[in-house]
Amino acid sequence: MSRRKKIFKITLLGEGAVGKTAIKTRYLGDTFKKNYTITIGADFAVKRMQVNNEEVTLQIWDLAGQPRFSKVREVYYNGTTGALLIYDISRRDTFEKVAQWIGELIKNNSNRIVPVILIANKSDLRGTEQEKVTYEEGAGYAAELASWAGFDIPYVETSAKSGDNVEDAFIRLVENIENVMSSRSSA
Ligand code: G3D
Ligand code: MG
Repeated sequence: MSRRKKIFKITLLGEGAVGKTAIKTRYLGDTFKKNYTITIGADFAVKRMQVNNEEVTLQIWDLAGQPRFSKVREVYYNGTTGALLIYDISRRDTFEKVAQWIGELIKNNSNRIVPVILIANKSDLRGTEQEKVTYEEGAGYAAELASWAGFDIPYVETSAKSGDNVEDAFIRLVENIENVMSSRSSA
């Protein structure tokens, strides 16, 4: 049995307070933390997962969303295998800025598009007066991005608070990375 070891660098992208750290913390098995701490620069955590009988090691990078750290961010984009593009359904501006995050990711990866998935976080606020971006808008935007990029860009609604779909988001991203890689290598 031959087993290839793969290491994927995964970056979490999106405006401050959309829930990047909460999603990472939730995925890594800790309980949801109520305290908001500004991430200084960047850090990463490692998680192993099995995909199609292969062991994949994810290096999950948590980047600060604050503009004043933009110099730090440039360094950490480099070599990104795939990214979770995250916005907060209760803050419309975070949805409108998704394109800027894609732009930065591409710019810092030798202008190559990188597999991404679009995450609408805080889905626990759906149906409340705090909901500012609908499901249709999010899913529609992912479809637009996909036709521009030329490959599938999955759309996933998560709640780091309840844990809903958080693990699924990482699985979808890794599957998408594998698909994009195999379509590129056979092109
Ligand atoms: P960031 O790393 O993107 O900057 P954080 O964001 O993970 O620090 O989260 C920012 C705030 O959003 C925190 O609130 C956190 O509790 C909250 N949050 C994160 N994910 C969810 C979610 O899925 N649902 C809800 N309702 N809130 C979420 P506080 O109040 O601690 O500042
Ligand atoms: Mg953070």
